[in-house]
Amino acid sequence: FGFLAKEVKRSPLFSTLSADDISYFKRILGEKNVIMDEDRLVTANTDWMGKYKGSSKLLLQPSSTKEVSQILKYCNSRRLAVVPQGGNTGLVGGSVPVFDEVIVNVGLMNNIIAFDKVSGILVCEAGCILENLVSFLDNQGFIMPLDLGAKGSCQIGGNVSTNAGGLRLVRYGSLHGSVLGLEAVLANGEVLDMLGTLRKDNTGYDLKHLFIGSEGSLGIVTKVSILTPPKLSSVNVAFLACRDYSSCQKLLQEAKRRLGEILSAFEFLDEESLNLVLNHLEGVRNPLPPSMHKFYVLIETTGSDESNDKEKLEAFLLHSMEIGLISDGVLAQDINQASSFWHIREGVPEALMKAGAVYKYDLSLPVQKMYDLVEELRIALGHSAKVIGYGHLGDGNLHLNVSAPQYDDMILAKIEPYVYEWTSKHHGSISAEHGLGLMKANKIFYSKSAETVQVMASIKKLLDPNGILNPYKVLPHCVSSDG
Ligand code: FAD
Ligand code: 2HG
Ligand code: ZN
Repeated sequence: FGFLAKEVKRSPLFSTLSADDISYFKRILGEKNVIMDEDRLVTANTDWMGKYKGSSKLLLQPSSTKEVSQILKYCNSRRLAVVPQGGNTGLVGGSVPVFDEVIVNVGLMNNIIAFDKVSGILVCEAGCILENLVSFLDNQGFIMPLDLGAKGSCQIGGNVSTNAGGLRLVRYGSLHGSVLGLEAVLANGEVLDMLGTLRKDNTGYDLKHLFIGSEGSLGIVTKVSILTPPKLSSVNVAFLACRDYSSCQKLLQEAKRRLGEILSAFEFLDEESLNLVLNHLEGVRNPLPPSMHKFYVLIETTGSDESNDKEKLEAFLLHSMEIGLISDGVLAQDINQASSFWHIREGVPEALMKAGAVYKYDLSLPVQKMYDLVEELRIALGHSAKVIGYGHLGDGNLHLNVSAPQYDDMILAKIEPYVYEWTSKHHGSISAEHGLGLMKANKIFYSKSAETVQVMASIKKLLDPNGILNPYKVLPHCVSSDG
C-alpha cells in the first residue's frame, strides 16, 4: 500500500541483520525457535487485514523472560529494531514490521503460573491465548474480564499491550482496572518485575499502566496478573430491533437504569452491518422476521439468580416495547441461540474482510452525536463505498467502517482527514480501543495536546533510548527517536 511507503522511511539508525546475529540467536534460543522459513515469515509479516506488510527476515520465539531479556539486550546493543507480536490480530498495523524489524513473539510462553480461587487472581505468561484462559477459568468457575471476537488467536500479552476493550467492558471496566500487575522487559534487557497480585497498592508511581496500551513501544510484556470475576449462573441474551438511532440511545439509558448490575453487554449494529454479515458469512440468519429495521441492539445480562434476572429482563423488554423504543426482538431460549446472536455481532469484522477493501475507524464519541458521523460520511461518499456503523454503544465506542471493492486513494481522500477532524471537533478519541499502531501514529494530535505527546516522547526516550521497540508506531515521527 503506497500510502504507507510514502509516509515512512526506514531509519538509517538501525542495523541490518548479519550472519553473526543469527548465530547468536540460535545459540540462546535453539535452532527451531529462530525462524527464517519463507512461508512462516510471510504470515508473520502480514497483518490480519492483509493491509500492512513488512519484510522481516527473522522471527524469534523465546521460551522464557530470560530469553526475551537476552534478545532485547543484544538487539539494543546492535541497534536492531524489534516488533513485539502476539496473535497478530491487531487492526492498526502495529503488530507487523514496517521494514525489516526482527519479530519477537512470546507465544511459546503460554503457562498459567497461579490461580487463586478465593480472590479470582490469575497469574500467567503473556503468550497465553485468550480463549485458552477462558477455558481454564471456566473449569474453576470464573471468567475473563474481557472478551473479543479475536479470542481464538489473540494473546493476553497483546490484549494488555493494546488495552483491548471488547464486548464486556461496560460491565467489568478496562484492563487498567483489572490488570493488577505485570512483568515487562525493557529495550536494554532489564526485567521490570511489577507482577503484584494486590487489589490496592499505592506505593509510588504505578508504572504497570505505562505498559497497558503502549502497543509494544516501551517493553515486551512477559507475565500478567489479572483479576477475574466469578462465572455467574444466569446469562441472557436478547437481539432487538430499533426504528432509529435515537431509540437505541434511549434504550441504553433505560437499560443502565432498569437492568443495572446485571447488564453485561450493550452492542449495536446498523442495518448495513447486519446485511453484510447475512451476505458474507455462511450459516448466519436474521433472528428477526425480515423487515425495514434500521438498527439492531444486542443486550446481554449476567447475574446470579435465574428467575429474578429473567423477570427483570422481560419486564425491561416489555416496558421498552410499550414506550416504542424496541420495534421487534427475540430473547435467546438456550445457549445455542445466544451464541448465534453473538456470532452475528462478532462476525462483522470477518464479513467486512470478505466484502473487499476496508477502511477502519475506531472512535470514542458522545453517544448522542455518534451516528451523525456515519450519516454524514455516507453523504460525502455517495455510491463509491458502503459506510457501516456498529460497536460498543454501552461504552460510547463507534466502529465506523468503509467497505469498497478495492483500496482507492480517491475514497481515502474523502474519509481522511474528515473523520479525524469531526472526531476532534466533538472532543472524541481517534482510537477508542485498537490503538494507534502505524495507521494513526501521525494522527495523535487530533486527540492529544502537543504537551502531552511531548511527555510521551520523553517517557519513550527514557525507557527505549535507541528507539528499537516498535519503531514508526504509536508516536508521531516528529517526536520519535527512530529517525
Ligand atoms: P498483536 O496484534 O500481535 O499486537 C498488537 C500490538 O501489541 C502490537 O503493537 C504489538 O507490538 C503489541 N504486542 C503484542 N504482544 C505484545 C507483548 N507481549 N508485549 C508487548 N507488546 C506486545 N480489539 C478490541 O479492543 N476490542 C475488540 O472487541 C476487538 N475485536 C476484534 C475482533 C477481531 C475479529 C479482530 C481481528 C480484532 C479485534 N480487536 C479488538 C483487535 C485485536 O484483537 C486486539 O487489539 C488484541 O488485543 C490484539 O492482541 P494480539 O495478541 O493479537 O496482539
Ligand atoms: C469489534 O468490536 C472489533 O468487533 C473490530 O473491535 C472493529 O472491525 C472493527 O472495526
Ligand atoms: Zn470493538
